[in-house]
Amino acid sequence: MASGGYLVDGEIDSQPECWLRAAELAREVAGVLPTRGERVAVAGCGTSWFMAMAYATLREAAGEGVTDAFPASEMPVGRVYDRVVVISRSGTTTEVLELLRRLKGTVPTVGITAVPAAPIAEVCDELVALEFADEQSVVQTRFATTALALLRASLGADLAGAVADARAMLHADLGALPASEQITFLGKGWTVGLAHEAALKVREAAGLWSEAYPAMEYRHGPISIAEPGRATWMFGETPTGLAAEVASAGADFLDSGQHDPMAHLVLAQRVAVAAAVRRELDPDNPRNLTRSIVLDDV
Ligand code: F1P
Repeated sequence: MASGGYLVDGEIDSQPECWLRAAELAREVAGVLPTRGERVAVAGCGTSWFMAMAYATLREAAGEGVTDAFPASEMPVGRVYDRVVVISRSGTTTEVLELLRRLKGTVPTVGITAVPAAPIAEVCDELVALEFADEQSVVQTRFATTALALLRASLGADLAGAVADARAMLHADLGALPASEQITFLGKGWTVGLAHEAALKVREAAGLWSEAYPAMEYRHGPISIAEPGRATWMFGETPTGLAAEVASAGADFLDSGQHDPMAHLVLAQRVAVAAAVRRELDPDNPRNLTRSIVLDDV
């Protein structure tokens, strides 16, 4: 298990159960989530944006309709959508609330949040509450993956394999990964969002140098920083030849193998916490961060 006495450990450990609840909830809230054929935009900030990215790619690849993901601050004005989904654990993030205010009355909006009493409730049309996945930690783990689990289930995914794989990841040996000097995370399709999220996790919790790219972009420059003591970590299926090139640069390489990539993210969360502890940092109190970013100057 992840449990090392930090709040985030308990939150990481509870993900398999949260995903099962999300799969049930997906059936109950099917009426407010996007339906087949709709043009959809999904937005959020930080971790929530990366979950939006993963869902958007999955939905479009499943043939459910055009799905664009945006950071809440960058969603273009004037694009026509049938529904806008916004993800925010806190329901208080300034850019998320601003976006929803801007969209009010122009397009149906649905907010996915852990705090249904938060201000997000007043500015979106429909709310999906994941209170059971709320977190005390600043660094998001289970809310993010539970929101994605809900959205995957809404696309018809059976999460049983992901749940079993996540349970295995809670016990997997971390090896030398927490001691890495640097980690580059890669993804392809929907796992690009997971790669960004893993990189954010190790930056937030451990202050560790991390990067994230679509896997096929990696050889267009980023591979130049691969060297002994650093790691390259692929979510999903590894493109041909990539592992050998990383090995010849001297960096460690790992991929998701047969595991569900969302479950593989659980391993990255554990590496982030272990790297923080190794660096004598408190993963529950990351530097320069608060649970929610509320700006008073916009
Ligand atoms: C979004 C977010 C987090 C980040 C940090 C600040 O919050 O950017 O992803 O880790 O805690 O807030 P939210 O809108 O999902 O509450």
